[in-house]
Amino acid sequence: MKSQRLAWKDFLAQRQAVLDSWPTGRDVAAIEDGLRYQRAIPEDKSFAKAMSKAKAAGRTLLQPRAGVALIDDHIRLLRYLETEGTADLLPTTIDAYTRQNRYEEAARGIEKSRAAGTSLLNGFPAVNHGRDGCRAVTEAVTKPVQVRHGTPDARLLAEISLAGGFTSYEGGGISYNIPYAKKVEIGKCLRDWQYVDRLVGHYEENGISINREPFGPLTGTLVPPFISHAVAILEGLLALDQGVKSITLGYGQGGNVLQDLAALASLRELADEYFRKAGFEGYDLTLVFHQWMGGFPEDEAKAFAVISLGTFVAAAGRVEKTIVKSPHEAMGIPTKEANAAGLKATRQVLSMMADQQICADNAIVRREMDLIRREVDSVMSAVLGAAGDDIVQGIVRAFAGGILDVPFAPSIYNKGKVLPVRDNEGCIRLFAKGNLPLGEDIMSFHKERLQERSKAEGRPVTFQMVTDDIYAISKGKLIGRPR
Ligand code: 8ZB
Repeated sequence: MKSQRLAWKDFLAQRQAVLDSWPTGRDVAAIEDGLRYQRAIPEDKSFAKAMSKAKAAGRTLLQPRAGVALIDDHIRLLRYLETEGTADLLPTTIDAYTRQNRYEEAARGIEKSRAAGTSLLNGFPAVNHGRDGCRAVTEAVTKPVQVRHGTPDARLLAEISLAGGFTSYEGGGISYNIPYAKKVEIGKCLRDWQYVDRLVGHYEENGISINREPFGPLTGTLVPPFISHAVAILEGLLALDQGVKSITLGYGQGGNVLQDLAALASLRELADEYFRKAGFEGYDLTLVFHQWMGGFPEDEAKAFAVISLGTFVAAAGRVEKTIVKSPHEAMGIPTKEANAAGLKATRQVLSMMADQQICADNAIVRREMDLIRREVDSVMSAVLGAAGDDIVQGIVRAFAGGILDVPFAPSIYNKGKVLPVRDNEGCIRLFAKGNLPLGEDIMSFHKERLQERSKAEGRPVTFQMVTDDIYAISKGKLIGRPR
């Protein structure tokens, strides 16, 4: 594999068109202005620093999701989440129009929100608010703030938000495309994310460490750990190649506690191995655990239980950060009070767990770690084998051939032939592997596990079982068993 680091002249050749795509792009034309601004940000508002301090201290930080249309309301919301909610890290969740580069519609959403006196967008339209709007937000709070979104072409958003004082940027060329978009070409999206990573790499070269976080959970729907791990490692490699140093890889709670603990331990191990093998060093790798990303119970007490179990796994798995859900999850975007309530429940479990060591040595965790390793190695060697010199080409070919395949993803570039289902203990296994390059030994283990459940329930493994599993947690169970 050769480095595909974007040459600075090629970066600049793209840059004018990126900045020209909306008027607020003009305000960030002088790249030194963003560097100067970032340099003056106090250290305790650096996301990268906060993550590395959490790693050194063995602490888990908590972060909500939050974003509304108007600057002042958004500031009030973030302040509430840091004071009442005790959030360690703050988000700015971007609205759906901005995620699709539809800034005209975002502008109308801002106008209508002003007129209505309430947010009519599902997030903060950072591009429309521009550099100074972003600075107003990041200056108004005391904690590090991250951009959280779901944008396939996130180049302008990155330019504006980094110049605007955000110190972390979520997303990646696979994880913000395949689960989020239907028709965005993978190669184009990966190149656009190389631009984002190159921008972050440029800040890094100028002494400013910006944290990068690929979106780990993908579709959040029964994703087997090895699939999200392979994607996370690939996005990590792409980011490091552009000069990123502070990298946070994510994993979404699956539900079986031991499989989740194995997934977290193996993500840290495998990512480090692949990064080193590719010749990278001097990076700072941390982990984020997403509380359950699938369907939630409507009942708030039950939702708190789901949140609390997720928090237990985050603590036992010793991740540096957990992303917090709210008791309103089944209804949609939470009020600030519900958001803070999710944070408080999480804080309570985290502090009760702070001094406990859970996942020391467990035979099942070891077995699952070994399985995940073999699965990740199979997929990674096929992707890297298809890559030639260029990892982007490898990923494009892998999706085309189904070597990479994300369950339940909307993208037409994703084969969608993989069917996951829970086994009799709730571990996520494969019912159909599609074209994933997994050997007979691996598949026979999955099959055995599923036969056990099939026998216990007295029914064959079918798509009905998959559907039952998808709704199980919202209905109060982990495994979708027939009544
Ligand atoms: C992929 C992420 C989905 C999660 C939450 C959803 C869901 C989306 C906002 C938000 C607070 C927002 N989410 N947008 N939470 N404020 N503007 O992201 O509820 O949990």
